[in-house]
Amino acid sequence: MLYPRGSESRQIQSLDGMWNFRIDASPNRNLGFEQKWYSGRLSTTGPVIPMAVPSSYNDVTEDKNIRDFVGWAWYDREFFVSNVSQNRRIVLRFGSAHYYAIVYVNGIEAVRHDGGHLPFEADVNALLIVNGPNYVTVAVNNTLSPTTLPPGTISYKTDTSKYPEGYFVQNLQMDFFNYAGIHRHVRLYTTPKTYIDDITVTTTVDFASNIGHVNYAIEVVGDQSGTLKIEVIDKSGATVATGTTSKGSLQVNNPQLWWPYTMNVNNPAYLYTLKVSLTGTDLDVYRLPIGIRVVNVTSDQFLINNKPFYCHGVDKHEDSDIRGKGLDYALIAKDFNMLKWLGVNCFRTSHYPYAEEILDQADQQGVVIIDESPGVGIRSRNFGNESLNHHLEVMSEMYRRDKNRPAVCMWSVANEPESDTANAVPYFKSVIGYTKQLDPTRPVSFTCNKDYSNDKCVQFVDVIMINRYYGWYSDTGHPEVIQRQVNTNFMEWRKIYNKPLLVSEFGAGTVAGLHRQPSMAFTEEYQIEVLSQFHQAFDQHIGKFLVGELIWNFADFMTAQNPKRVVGNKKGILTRQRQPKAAAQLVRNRYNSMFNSS
Ligand code: BDP
Repeated sequence: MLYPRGSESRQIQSLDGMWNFRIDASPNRNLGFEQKWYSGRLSTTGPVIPMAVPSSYNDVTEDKNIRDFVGWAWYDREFFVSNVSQNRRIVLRFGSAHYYAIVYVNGIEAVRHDGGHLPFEADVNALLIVNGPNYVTVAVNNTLSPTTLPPGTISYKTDTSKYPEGYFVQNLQMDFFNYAGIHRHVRLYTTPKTYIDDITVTTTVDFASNIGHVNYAIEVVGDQSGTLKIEVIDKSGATVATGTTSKGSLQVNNPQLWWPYTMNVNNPAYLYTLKVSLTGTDLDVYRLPIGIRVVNVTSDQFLINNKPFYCHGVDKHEDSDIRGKGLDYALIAKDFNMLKWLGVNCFRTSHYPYAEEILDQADQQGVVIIDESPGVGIRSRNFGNESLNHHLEVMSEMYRRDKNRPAVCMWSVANEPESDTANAVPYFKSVIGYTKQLDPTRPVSFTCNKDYSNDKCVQFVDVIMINRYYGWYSDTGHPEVIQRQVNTNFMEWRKIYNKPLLVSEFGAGTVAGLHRQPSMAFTEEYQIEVLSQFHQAFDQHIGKFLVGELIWNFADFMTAQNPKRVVGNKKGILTRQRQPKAAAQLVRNRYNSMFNSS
């Protein structure tokens, strides 16, 4: 699914802004469908409040019922389409809505989507009114079930001596707040009736002769008799390669490769433009940013353009005050500034695929991405066929969305699944095998919190990713055990597997401003001690088989209320407002000293 980009043949209209909003708080959460709230304006069937799109709805109001709501929430707004769009194909696209969404245009269902972090769209020409107002209604449901990704369960408390009628709890299998709503852009965009539907690009480099190969495949929907022109255009605007077939390989001599920004090269995150023009009865033009680079994994190295890459990075969340998981350009810009201030050259999109606008920055600024699916906290009970099929569908949607991005250098299919159970084996064999089949050009992994002795699924991955909380969830208050335990654990994994290792989580909860000498868990001093013990352990293995370290977490983030969490998870090296804790300076010094060496 191509990202909507304006061109001489394509126009984009934003439907972001203030929408009308109401939760369906009826006991079975079904009143909206029974009363067909979509068949007219939402304001005619009950009270509405203004709600920002994009945003999570949870933290925008003062109402606990909205913050903690589980069930269908309803949105609508009015819009117009200009009569010049009449002869075009008009597509309504949602960057994402969490979790299930049903979209109606002028009262008629246009599209529905299952899954909270990926885009969906529909051709809506047949539903639109050109000579007057239109309205779009969206019903969004955040209920997590054993077969959703992430999975969850609802338990009803029926003992009325203890709980009021209808009391239930949503049990999350993940450690972050289940923010809900229309999280990313809503847009209408136009294309000609015959249009470029998809472009797939992979690149290879012949280092000996210094030639880049841009392999591409283009799918056209509609009249197939048009003429294609494919151009690779460099940053100066010069065309460096051209083609005319729908599938082919273009040769770029002396290519400027896409490199992470921490490598000592001029123009590290170099992007070319692949301009595809389709001329027939009508013209369609699409410009895709591409990077020429190759990723390879050996038994002990992660190679980008044949050079060893060491990931000095962080894990992140899409999370901030007020907007929750809603897209916010100021936040994206600030996060990338802080990533660069810290010297971070890589992050994992824990624990779901992030907004395309975030990945755009990674492509443009040269930050490597480990692209993670929403498969977080999958337990044994979730390994059934329905879950598996949904997981495969999510991997294919993720691949389709992110396949052309040079920054995406590895797929992570899951975070901390119960990979030590027998039924995890066929499940992950299938999910990882399917992902590799979709994309043979990138390594595939998942993050493992099991031990070398009981895990059963690391056999399928290209890079072993392990989450380790020595000195935190075990031996709390004892950072002195960390180096020993890291070393022992690394050696045990290495005894079994000849694969590179990446520590995909380590960290310590830290309340900003809390100090103790000697240190104690939750103080700023303790976070520094834990991180630096891990760093000293890692230093003994860099250049051998250790290919990266990701700190949990870049910033504090919100979770469900829980006696282990103090208004959210506090393992950030930055606060939720992106201000540094003392450990941020330690990380900044370490990571900046690692430039060029990766
Ligand atoms: C890991 C999870 C992560 C949690 C973290 C923690 O992967 O989502 O937030 O632990 O407990 O197990 O801080």
